[in-house]
Amino acid sequence: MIIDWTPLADLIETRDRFLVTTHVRPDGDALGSEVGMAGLLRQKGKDVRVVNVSHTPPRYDFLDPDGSLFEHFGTAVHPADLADREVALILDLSAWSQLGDMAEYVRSFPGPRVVIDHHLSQDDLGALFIKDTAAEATGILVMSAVAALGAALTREVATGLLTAIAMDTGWFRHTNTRPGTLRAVAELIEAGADIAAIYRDLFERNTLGRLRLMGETLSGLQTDMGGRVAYATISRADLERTGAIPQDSEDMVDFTVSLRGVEVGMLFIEQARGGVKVSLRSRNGLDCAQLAATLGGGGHRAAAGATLPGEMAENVDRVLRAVRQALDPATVAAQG
Ligand SMILES: [Mn+2]
Repeated sequence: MIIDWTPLADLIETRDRFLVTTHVRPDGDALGSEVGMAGLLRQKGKDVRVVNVSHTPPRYDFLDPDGSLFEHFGTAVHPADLADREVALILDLSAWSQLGDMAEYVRSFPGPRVVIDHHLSQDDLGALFIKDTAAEATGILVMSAVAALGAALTREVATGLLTAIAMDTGWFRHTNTRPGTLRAVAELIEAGADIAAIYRDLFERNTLGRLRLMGETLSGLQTDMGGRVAYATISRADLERTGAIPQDSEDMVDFTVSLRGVEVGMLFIEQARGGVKVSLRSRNGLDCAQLAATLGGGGHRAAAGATLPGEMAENVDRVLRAVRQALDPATVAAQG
C-alpha cells in the first residue's frame, strides 16, 4: 500500500513539540517504531518526548542505551508536564483500551492526534489514521515515513525499525514475512543495524526467572479437541515462585502453537490488577482478531488477545468454549 504521508509532513511543517506514545505492555514493534519516529522527528529539528504508559521491559533496554528516550507516564511524567505538546503521535494501536492509564490524557489532548498502525481493530480515537492492516509491523510504516519525509536511516533509527519488524514477524518466521519484509531488513542492515547484535539483545539475555517461568509454563501445557488446541496458564503465584516479572511472559504463547498438530494456541496470564489476559494464536486461518473481538479484545488474524474480568479457571472455560465453537461449530452444537 502506498501511504500518503502529506498530513504528517504538514504537521511537521507547522508544529514543533511532539509527543510519541504506544500501547500498554509495549513490544518490539511498539518501542522500535517509537525509536524510528523519534529519530525522524529529531532530524526535522522537532522537540520530541516519548512517553509510555508501561515501563520499558528490560529486554528492550538496548533501544534506549542511556535511558533518556522512554519516559514513564504516571511516575516520571504527569499530564501537566506535557502541557506544551502540540501533536500526539500514537503508534501501533487503534483501541482506547490499549492506551491503559493514558487513555484519559489522550482523550483530552487538545492538539491533533495521529495514529500510525497496522491492527485490524479500530476505535474512533478522534485521530487522523495512517493505517495499513497489510503491513507486517508498524515499523514498516515508520520506515516508509522516514523515506517519504526525506529523513535518514541513522544507525539508531535502523536498529529500532529492524527490532520492530523482527518482533512482529516472529524473527521473520510468520506468514506476514514477505519478500518486501526482507528487502526492508536488508536496507536497515545497510544503514547500520547490526542484526546479530539485535538478535543477541532480544533472545540471548534471558533472566533465570524468565527461563524458570518458561519451564513451568511448558510443564503445565494442556491440550483440547484431540490436540487441535493447546493452552497454558501463568498465575501471579507462578511469577513469584519463579522470580519472573510480568513482561517475561512475552512470546511464550508461541510455544502453544509449536506443538505438532495444534491449530489454535492460547496463553492465559493472571493480571496484577485482577482479570486474565488471554493471547490467541492460530495456525489454520482461524480469525483470532474476530474471536478476540467477541471477548472484548482485538489484534490480527493470526495473533490477537483480550483482557477478561474474573478468575483464571472460569476464563479458561469461557475461552475454550469459544475456541471449540469457532473451530468446529457443528460438533459443539451437536454436543449441546
Ligand atoms: Mn505491531
